[in-house]
Parts: sequence; structure tokens; C-alpha cells
Amino acid sequence: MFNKILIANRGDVALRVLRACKEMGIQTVIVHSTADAESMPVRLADESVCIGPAASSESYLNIPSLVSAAAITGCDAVHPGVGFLAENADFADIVIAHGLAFIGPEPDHIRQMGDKVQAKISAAEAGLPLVPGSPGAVHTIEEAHKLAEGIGFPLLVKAASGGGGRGMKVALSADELSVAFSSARSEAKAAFGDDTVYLERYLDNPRHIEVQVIADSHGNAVHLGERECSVQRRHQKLFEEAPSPALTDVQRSHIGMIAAEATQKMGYLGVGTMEFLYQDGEFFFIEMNTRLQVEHPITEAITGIDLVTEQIKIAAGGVLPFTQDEVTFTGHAIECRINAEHPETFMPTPGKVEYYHAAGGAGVRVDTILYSGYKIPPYYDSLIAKLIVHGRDRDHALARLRLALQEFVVEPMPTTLDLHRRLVDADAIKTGNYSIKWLEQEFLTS
Ligand code: MV4
Repeated sequence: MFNKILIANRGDVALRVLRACKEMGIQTVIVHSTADAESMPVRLADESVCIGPAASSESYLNIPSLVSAAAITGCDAVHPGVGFLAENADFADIVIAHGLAFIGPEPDHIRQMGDKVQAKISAAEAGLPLVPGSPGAVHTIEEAHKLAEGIGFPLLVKAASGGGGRGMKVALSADELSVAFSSARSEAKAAFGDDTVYLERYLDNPRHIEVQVIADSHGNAVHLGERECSVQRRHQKLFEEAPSPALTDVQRSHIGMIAAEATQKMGYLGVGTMEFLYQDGEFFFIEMNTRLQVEHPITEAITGIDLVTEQIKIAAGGVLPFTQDEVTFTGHAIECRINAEHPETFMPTPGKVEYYHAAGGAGVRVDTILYSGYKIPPYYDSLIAKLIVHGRDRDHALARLRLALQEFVVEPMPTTLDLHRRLVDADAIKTGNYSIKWLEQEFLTS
């Protein structure tokens, strides 16, 4: 096992990883920017290293500073957390080249899944169902028109380096294809420095359902069920639940099984998430995330498995301590992302928290770095707390969520707590009958 881990992140996820390390008796080093010097993970870690100024590009994304911090403190492993460099294959390569373990998948898997065209090719080889589309990258408009005849309209032009919706354009008919193709390419070039695009049939009203997988370096791979992540705004998830209210138990074990088999065939290592669109009873693989996810606690709640301690054990060469048959699913879990954002305009609301009170009680988990007096910096994403509830079934989880949201206080700034308080009483949430369009096109417009 590792002696000392460098936590290359900030915020609630840095604290999440820190707690896992402490529980395992592993020494911790936290890095931080000047803006985060007073943060809770910095106070709680065994050691801390200031790696640069507030701007992420000069601190949390500064690879030489991070690797130097690991070297001078004598770490033997690096945990990248969520976001920042967690899916940067070059960072993983450099960490490994410096004799440190990277707590995550192998760099080649990160690289492969970062290229969405490659990701689809390996997913198909591993037996996952794809959205019908171009067999690979599409380089010319003539090629696009030819392929589009077979795919049909409406279709999407997507950036190979994309994700998060950037560089994605809809073409409703053949006369819109040229404009969609060239604007997707130029947007992709500007955002990612890569103008490679591919085509997919456009699904007009899908759900976003993702499957958590985990694999060790001894050939064992299992799935830990799915998460329903359709409640989102501008590709930012706000509310996630597990299991998905849309699936039957048969569909659930089917998609889980094929995801676990694919993970094993790929020789994947560590935790990962396979993202699917689900529409009219069918699953379509779209992307794979090669990192821990923000919403991992809902999977932890229903499985009782600690994803971060498992991640660390796997990176140290450990064997998965459970088989697929030993993974059991209990009850229902929901996560609300509480952001320092105005609940209607979604403008960030950084500043000093004068008063903080967390919800509590049975089945309630709060992952946060908040404390009364904490100054929410304006430089980073606005997630300030994750509220996770677990109940015996979906109605029980919703009842616990409603109560927890009543108890939760963050003052004086507006936060998305108020949005969640309205959300829990929405009909579509009560029934579980929503798609990726529901929040933006129905809930937020009413
Ligand atoms: C799609 C789609 C419909 N049809 N692909 C958006 C981000 C990227 N990760 C994939 N995305 C989508 N791909 C096909 N063929 C609709 C979306 C999409 C979406 C997907 C998941 C969660 C929220 C979304 C919001 C808008 C569009």
C-alpha cells in the first residue's frame, strides 16, 4: 500500500479523497492555490504545498508544480480527483515517469476515451451498442453528405475531442448539413485545438443513464449499477439518482452486465463510467469517463462500496474484494448539487458564508468544504456542497431529501438550494418521468 498520497485537486473532492486516505492510514499532502490557503482540506491534510496563484492554469493545472510538490514531500502516488487533470493522459504519463503511481486508469485508456471516435470504436469492439452514425471521423463535407444518407436526419455533428456539448451541431435536414459541419469543426478547433468531427443520428428525447464500472489489474471487472443523470442544465448535472426510475430490473442487470463485460475486454483499470443515452427502451453508448465522478456517492449509498478506497487499493495492485454476485443494491439514493449560484439566473454568488448549517439524520450524507466564515472563491466552479440521501425506496429517499433541504442553511448568498426545494415537489420528479430536456424546456420555463 502507498505511504503518502498527493491530492491534486480542491474542494469537496479533495476532502473526499483526504478522508479515504486517513481512513486507510495513508499520509496526505494537499496542494492548493493562494486562493484556497484557508480551505478545509488544507487544514486537515498532514502536509500542504502552495502550488501557485488563484488561476487554475497556474496552479491546479500546473503539471510541473504538482509533480514537484509530490517529489519534495516524498509521495508515492497522486490522486487527481475530479476535473482539472483527472482525464489528462499526459499528466498521468508524467506522474508515472516520475516514479509515482497514478490513481486512475492507464494513460492509454484515458487517451483513447478522450477521443470520442476512438472511444466508440473500442466500445463497439467490446460489444456495446452505439448510436447509429459514421464509422469513424468524417473529414470532408462530401463524405458527410454521403454518410448522412445512410444515417438519416436529424443528425448531429460532434467533435471527436468534445464532451460537455461543445462542438456539437444539429442538422435537421440535408440543406443544414454543410453549415452544421463547418460550424462544428470551427467550434471544435477553437475549443480543443482539434477539428475532427463525426456524425450520429440525433436522439430527440433521451435520458442520460450512466453505468459505474470498476476493474482491478488482475482481470476482474464488475458494474456497480447505473445512475440517472438526466436532470441537467447546459450540460451541468444538478440532481442525480440511483437506480434510474426508467429501468426495469431486467434492463438494469442487462446494461450492467454488458458494461462490465466491455470493461473487462478493454483491459480497463480502476473506476470508470460508461455513458449511455436511453430512448424508447434502447441503450446507446456515447462516451466513457475515465475518472471518479462527482455523483459517485449515490452509487456508494446503494452498494455500500467506497469507490475511493477501492480506487486506491486497485492502484496499489490489490484484487477487487467482491465479485459481481457479491455486489448488492439496497434502496434508492439521490444527490443534489448545491452551487453558489443564483437559483434562477445561475449567476455565480461567491463571497463569505456567514452562517452554515448542514442537514443530518439517518440516510443523509453531506460532502462539503463549507464552514461558517468560509470565503467561497470566485475562481473555480461553483459547487459548494453535495447533499446525498438514501432511503429504502424512491419515495422514502424523496421524503428524506425534502426534509434535508428544509434543514440546510447557507447564508447570505443565494444558492441552488432554493431550486432543489422546488424541484423535489415537481410532478416529473415525483413520478420519475423526465428526460434530458425536462429541466431546461419545462421546469425552468414554468
Ligand atoms: C447526443 C444527444 C442526442 N443524440 N447524441 C451532449 C453532451 C455529450 N456528452 C453528448 N450529448 C448529447 N449527445 C445523440 N446522438 C443529446 C446530447 C445531449 C445530452 C446528453 C446527455 C446529457 C445531457 C444532454 C443535453 C443535451 C444534449
